[in-house]
Amino acid sequence: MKRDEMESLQLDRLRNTVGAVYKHVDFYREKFEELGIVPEDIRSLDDIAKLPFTNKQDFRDHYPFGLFAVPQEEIVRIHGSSGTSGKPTIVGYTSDDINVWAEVVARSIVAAGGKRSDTFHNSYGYGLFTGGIGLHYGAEALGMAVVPMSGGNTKRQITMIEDLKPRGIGGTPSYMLTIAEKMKEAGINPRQSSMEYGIFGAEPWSEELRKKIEETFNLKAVDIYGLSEIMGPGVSVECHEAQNGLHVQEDHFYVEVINPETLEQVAEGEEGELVFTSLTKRALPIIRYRTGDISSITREICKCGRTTIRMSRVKGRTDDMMIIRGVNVFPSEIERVLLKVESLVPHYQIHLVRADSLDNVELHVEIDDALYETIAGDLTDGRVIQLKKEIQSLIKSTCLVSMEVILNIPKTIPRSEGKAIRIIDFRNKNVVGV
Ligand code: DLL
Repeated sequence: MKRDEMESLQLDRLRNTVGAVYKHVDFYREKFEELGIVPEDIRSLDDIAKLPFTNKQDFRDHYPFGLFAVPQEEIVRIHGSSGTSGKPTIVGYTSDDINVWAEVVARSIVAAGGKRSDTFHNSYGYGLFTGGIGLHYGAEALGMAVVPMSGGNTKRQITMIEDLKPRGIGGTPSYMLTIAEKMKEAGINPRQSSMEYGIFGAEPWSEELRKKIEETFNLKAVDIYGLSEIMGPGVSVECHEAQNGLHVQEDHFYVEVINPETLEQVAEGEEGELVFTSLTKRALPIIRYRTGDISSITREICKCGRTTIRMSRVKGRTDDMMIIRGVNVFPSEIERVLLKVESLVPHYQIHLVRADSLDNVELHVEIDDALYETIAGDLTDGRVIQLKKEIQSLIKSTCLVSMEVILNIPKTIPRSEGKAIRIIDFRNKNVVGV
């Protein structure tokens, strides 16, 4: 679609959405009144900047159904987001919403290289989490044969991959590493599997991890993004042709990038916090949702021919950003370093600890079986000390901070079956970054 056509469609849909929330959602009407605006003030897409933001706390304050815009009898589905503490965020869908969602996921699968005739192995968790059922409905809408595996029970997943020979797979990137490891343990070469493409997301991952997964399984890996508050998976996706930025499904979701401090929109290409407005959702229309996810956008046309805005891969969430002696670091930046180091497996965990009343960061990594055998299990071996120094200096030169690196013996870092837990805060024993 040409830009001007897309923008005129977006404006119509935005005005409808704004009218609906003003009429049906007390929370928004009160916010509009506080700001002294009425729906008729939205005359151009730029006027979106006049509208109030919505954030996670607003969902909590109106838990569970306070932000819904339709009566309960129109709701056909409830989902929730994996909260790190307390109650999950509850979201709802009408049957029209479910159809739109299936369509954006179906488009995403096609963008990833999927076809109607494929068998699709779905390792995203089924349940309140939107990943499993979201991908499922999209794959079915496309006419694929979906294998609804959900997460976990890795041995059985492998049997199904071996026997049903899917062409496509979906799951979190960290769970793919777990599947690869278990395949190798069972004497199966992941490169010989039938899978030709994978649709991975639900957590931040790096370009280096993409390469690792592509090499390990001999498939094409694309990034899919989404969040329950806005819909679920399928808000944006990479195309297999370019694998260079995620195409935002702009006819359903309006994207902005803001400076989280000033709340002003930043220039195209500049990094900031992603903000989404739903344009067609009926059960739970959302205005300017602050995602906490850090990315940037470009209007440059992609080589695949799609004309939508693309967002860069999400670097991380503002909640997961560590400020170490004044320097901002995201786990994904640490991951990029670790994946370049030989003799390490691609599993890691960051521990925030307090020693002598100072905050410290411990980076837990794990050596591979080959090195473990070479050193005969002796972690005081010179080669291990040398490896530790090498990692510490790479982290220092890349992330500009010093970290205590702790090398562990094989199979000690917990393996992911869904969203990986990258940071554990031992200072107050909270797990963050789920
Ligand atoms: O994770 C939806 C989803 C399912 C997306 C399956 C992709 C695949 P929530 O549980 O609500 O929904 O978590 C949303 O996860 O705000 C991001 O912080 C993070 N996230 C999702 N996709 C990506 C991605 C689903 N591709 C939160 N890259 C979002 C980085 C992602 N982070």
